[in-house]
Amino acid sequence: MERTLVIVKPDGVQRGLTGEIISRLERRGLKIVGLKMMQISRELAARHYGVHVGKPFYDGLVNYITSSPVVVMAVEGERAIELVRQTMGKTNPLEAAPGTIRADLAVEIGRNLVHGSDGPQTAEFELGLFFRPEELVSWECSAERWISE
Ligand code: IDP
Ligand code: MG
Repeated sequence: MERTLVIVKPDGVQRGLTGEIISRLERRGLKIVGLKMMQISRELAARHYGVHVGKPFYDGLVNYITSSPVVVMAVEGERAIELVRQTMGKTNPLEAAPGTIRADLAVEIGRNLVHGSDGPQTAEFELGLFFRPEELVSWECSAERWISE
């Protein structure tokens, strides 16, 4: 079982798409095990996006992610990391497949609505940045056997 970090970015919250984005993940069959609204500080943004330091879009990215509240989620499921990334679509909405969050609801890379961890190590690191262990809830979903055999 995997856990991954999802962020509804400031544009998602401001545009009233939080519910839509959560709903798409829930409908896919993924389970939410942590959820909160918060304002990301510049310090937290710098840790979360540390791998992008020095890239041309870095300053804009930090300004964007700290500009307004976000909704952060811990999402659990078999292969949850890959499933979330596929549901989000490619980073650039113009390259994302129709039916994905970014293709259906966004138009450009700098306002792409949603974040999802890109691998198991990243997921563990990012979940640790955004959630204390006691904020994550392990629970049994009775629909699970209708989602996975
Ligand atoms: P990801 O979010 O799909 O994992 P990354 O390459 O890790 O994409 O980039 C992190 C975030 O940085 C993107 O989601 C997007 O918000 C922003 N970003 C990436 N490349 C660009 C760019 O060329 N211009 C503006 N923003 C970018
Ligand atoms: Mg990334």
